[in-house]
Amino acid sequence: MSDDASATGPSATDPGTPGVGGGWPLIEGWARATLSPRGPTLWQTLNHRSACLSCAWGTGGQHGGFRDELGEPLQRCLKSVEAIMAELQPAVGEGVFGRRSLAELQQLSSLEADRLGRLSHPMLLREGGSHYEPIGWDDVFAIAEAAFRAPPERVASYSSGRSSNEAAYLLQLLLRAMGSNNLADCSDLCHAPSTVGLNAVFGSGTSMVSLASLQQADCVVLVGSNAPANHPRLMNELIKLRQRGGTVIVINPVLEVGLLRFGSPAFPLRSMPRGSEIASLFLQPVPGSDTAVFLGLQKALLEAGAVRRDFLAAHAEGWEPLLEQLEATGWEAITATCGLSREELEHAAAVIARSRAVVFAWAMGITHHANGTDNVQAIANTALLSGNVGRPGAGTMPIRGHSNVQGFGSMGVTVKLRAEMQQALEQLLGRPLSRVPGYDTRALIEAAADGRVESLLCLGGNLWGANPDAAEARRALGRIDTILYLATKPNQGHFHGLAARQTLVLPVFNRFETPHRTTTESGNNYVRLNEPGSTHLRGADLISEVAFLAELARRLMGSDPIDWGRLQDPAYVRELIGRTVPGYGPIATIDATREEFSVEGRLFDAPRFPTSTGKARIAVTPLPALSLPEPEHFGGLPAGEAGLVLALITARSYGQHNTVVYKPGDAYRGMPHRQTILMNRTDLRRAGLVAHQRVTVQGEAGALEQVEIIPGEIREGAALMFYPEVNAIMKAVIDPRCGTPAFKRVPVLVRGPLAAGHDG
Ligand SMILES: Nc1nc2c(c(=O)[nH]1)N[C@H]1C(S)=C(S)[C@@H](COP(=O)(O)OP(=O)(O)OC[C@H]3O[C@@H](n4cnc5c(=O)[nH]c(N)nc54)[C@H](O)[C@@H]3O)O[C@H]1N2
Ligand SMILES: Nc1nc2c(c(=O)[nH]1)N[C@H]1C(S)=C(S)[C@@H](COP(=O)(O)OP(=O)(O)OC[C@H]3O[C@@H](n4cnc5c(=O)[nH]c(N)nc54)[C@H](O)[C@@H]3O)O[C@H]1N2
Ligand code: SF4
Ligand SMILES: [Mo]
Repeated sequence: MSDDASATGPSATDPGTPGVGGGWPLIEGWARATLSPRGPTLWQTLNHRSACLSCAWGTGGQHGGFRDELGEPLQRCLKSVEAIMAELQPAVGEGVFGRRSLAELQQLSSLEADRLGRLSHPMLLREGGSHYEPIGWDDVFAIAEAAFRAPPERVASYSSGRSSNEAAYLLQLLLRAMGSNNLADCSDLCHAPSTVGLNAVFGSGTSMVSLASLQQADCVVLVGSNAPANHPRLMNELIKLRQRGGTVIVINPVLEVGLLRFGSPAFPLRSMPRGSEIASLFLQPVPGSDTAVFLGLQKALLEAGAVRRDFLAAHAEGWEPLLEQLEATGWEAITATCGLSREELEHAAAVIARSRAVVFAWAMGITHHANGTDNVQAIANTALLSGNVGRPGAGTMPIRGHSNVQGFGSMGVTVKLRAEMQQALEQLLGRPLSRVPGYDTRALIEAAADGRVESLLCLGGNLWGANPDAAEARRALGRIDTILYLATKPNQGHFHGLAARQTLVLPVFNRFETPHRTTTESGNNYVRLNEPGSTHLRGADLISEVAFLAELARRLMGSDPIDWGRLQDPAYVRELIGRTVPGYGPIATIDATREEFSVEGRLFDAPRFPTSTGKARIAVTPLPALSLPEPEHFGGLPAGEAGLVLALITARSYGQHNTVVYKPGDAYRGMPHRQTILMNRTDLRRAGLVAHQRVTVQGEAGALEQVEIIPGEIREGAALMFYPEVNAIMKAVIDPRCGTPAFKRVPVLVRGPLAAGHDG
C-alpha cells in the first residue's frame, strides 16, 4: 500500500517507464493524428454531432463533438482519436481478398488484420473455399433468409456494444419474433455481474450516479479499473475531486502509473507539467479477493461504530445476517484471503466513514472473476452500510465498456429480459414470447460445440477473439452452418471463426457515417442523439445495420405481426422503443425535440429503489476460497527449469481496443511489446527467474513460448498479460450467476531455464 501515493509511487517503477499517466504522449498523439493525411477528416469527425465510438463514459452528441452532457468543453481523449483514425482508414485494397488465401489471412496479427483497412463490399467464404469472394446484396439476403428459416432454437445472435440502440432493438425484436431468445452479447463477457448483482440489491442494474452527481462526491473508491487507459475522461473528474479536497481510494493489484499521477490535457497549466496526483490511498490486494477486501472494510466500519443502522433500518432489508457474518468472520481469515493488513483496511474504512458522499466505481477487475457477482454485491453492501446510496454525490457506478453496450441491455439484447419489457413486447407482437431460456455467450459456444446452432448473426464484435480457449471457440464456431459477420473492419475472428458451410462478412456504416439518425446510451444512463453522416469510402457498398436487420425481418416475416418493412424508418423504430423500453419514453419524440435525456428510473436522489418493497436487498457475500494449483497440474517443471504458478490477470494494454490492437507496446507499464508478462520482483527471486528472460507461460489450454519477463509494480503472486493473444492458452472458470469468465484470475505456470547462479 502507499498512503499518500506520491511518496512511493512513480519512482518505484522501472527506469524508462513514465512516472505519470497521460501527459505529453497524449499531446504528441493528437499532433501526429492531426498532421497525418487523415487529419482534416479526423477533425471533421471529432466535431460531428455523434457520440464517441470508443468507451461508454460518453462524449459528444447534440452538445457537439467535444462536449459532455453538462456542456463542458474539451471532453475528448486520445482513445477517441485512435478509434476514429482506425475507422478513417482507406478501404481494404482491391483484390486483397482475392490474392490472399485464408491460410495467409490467418497468419495476420490483430494489428495487421485491422490495418488491412475498412471493409467495403460484402464477401462470402464457401465450405472448403480458400478465399473470400465478392457477393452481391441480393445473394446475401437470399442466403441469410434461408439460414434464418431454421427452427428458432437453432438460430442465435452475438453482438458487441458499438452499434446503435435502433439496431440493437431490431436485433432482439427479430430474434424474439422468430421465437428465439438466443441473444448472446459482449456484456456477458464484461459487466453482466454488475447488472445481475445490482439488480439483486437495488432492482436496477446500471449506475445510479450521473455526471452531475459524481461532481458532488468527496470520495471515490475506484476498484479494478484502469481508467487512465480505458476511460480517460473519468480522470478529469478524479483530478477535480482531488482539487476540491476529496479523496480517491484505489483498489488494484497493479500499481497502474496513471492511477498514481495523471497529466490531463483538459487542464494544460494545472495538470500537464507534472501530472496531478490521483490516488490518496492505494490498496494492492490479491487478484480475485475483492469480496474479502469489502468484507474487511465493512467489518472495520462495524467495529468503529460507523455502520448507519438507522439508514439500514429505514431503507434496506437483509442486513442483520450480514452484520452477523461480519462479527463471525475473523480478521485473520479476511487478511489472509486478500493479502491486505487490518490496518490498511481500517484506514480506508475510516476515510469512507468520514467522507460526506462516496461513489463506488469499478470495472473488469471486479467482474472478471468466478465470484464477480458477489464482488459487485459486496461493494453495494458497503455503500449501503455506510449510507452512501440514494443521494447526490453518492452511490454505485459500474464503469461500462463499449460506447453503447448499456444501450444494448436497455434495448433487450439479453438472455435475462426484464418482466416489464417482456410484457410490453408481448403486447406489441400480440403473442407470448418463447419461454425457452436463451444462450448467453458462453452457452452459445457450448451449444455450437454440441451442434445445436445452425445460423448465427454477429452484429459487430469478435466472438472468436473475445472468448477463452481459442481452439475451443474455433471448433465450436466451425460446427455452425452459416455465420454472418456485420462489421466495419476486418478482424481475426473473420479469419478464424469460420462456419461449416458459409461465412459472410458484411460491411456496415459506423456511427458517424450512418445516413440516418441513431441513438446511444452512456454508462451513466445518458441517451445521446447522433446526427446522420457520410463515409469517406468512395464506391463502397455499405449498408446501415438498421436497413439490414429490417430487410432480413421483412423477408422472413413480411407484416406478421408488425409491418417489418416500415422498420426501415429509424424514427418508427424509436417510436416502438418509446412504447416498450422502460424509461425510454422521450425517445419517441426525439427527432422533433432533439433533446437528449437520462433514462428514467435509474438515478436515485432518494433511498427508494425499484424493488417490491422500495428497500434495498442486502445479501451475505461469502468469503472467497482462493487457491492456485501445483506445477504438476500443468505437467510439472522439466529438469533444469525454474518456475512458479501465478494468478494471471489478462487485461488491455494502453494501445488497443478490446481484441483490436492499435499499438504493440505499453510504455506506461514498461512492456515494450505484446509477448511480455508483468511480474513481481520477489516472485522472480523466489522462482529463480530473472528480468527480461524469455519464458514459457503455460495455461490449461496451451502454452505461449518466448514470453519476456517484465518486472514491475504488481502484487506478489500475480502476473499480467495482454488479451486477446493470451486467450489461446487459457480456460476460464465461469461465474455461475451470470456466465462471465474469470479473465482476471487465470492459473498459469511460468517456467524457463534456471537463471545462472541460482541454486533453486
Ligand atoms: N482504450 C480503450 N478503452 C476501452 C477498452 C479498450 O480496450 N481500450 N475497452 C472497453 C471495454 S469493453 C471495457 S469492459 C473497459 C475495460 O476497462 P478496465 O476494466 O479498466 O480494463 P482492463 O484492462 O480489463 O483492466 C482492469 C483493471 O483491473 C485490475 N485488476 C485485475 N484483477 C483485479 C482484481 O482481482 N481486483 C481488483 N481490484 N483489480 C483487478 C487490473 O490491474 C487493471 O488495472 O474499457 C472500455 N474502454
Ligand atoms: N482474456 C480476456 N478476454 C476478454 C476480456 C479480458 O479482459 N480478458 N475482456 C472481455 C470484454 S470486457 C469484452 S467487452 C469482450 C469484447 O468482445 P467484442 O465486443 O466481441 O470484441 P471487439 O474487439 O470489441 O470487436 C471489435 C470489432 O467490432 C467491429 N465493429 C466496430 N464498430 C462497429 C460497428 O459500428 N458496427 C459493427 N457491426 N461492427 C463494428 C469491428 O469489426 C471490430 O473489429 O472481450 C472479452 N474478452
Ligand atoms: S473517455 Fe471514452 S467516451 Fe470520452 S472521449 Fe475518451 S474514449 Fe470517448
Ligand atoms: Mo467490455
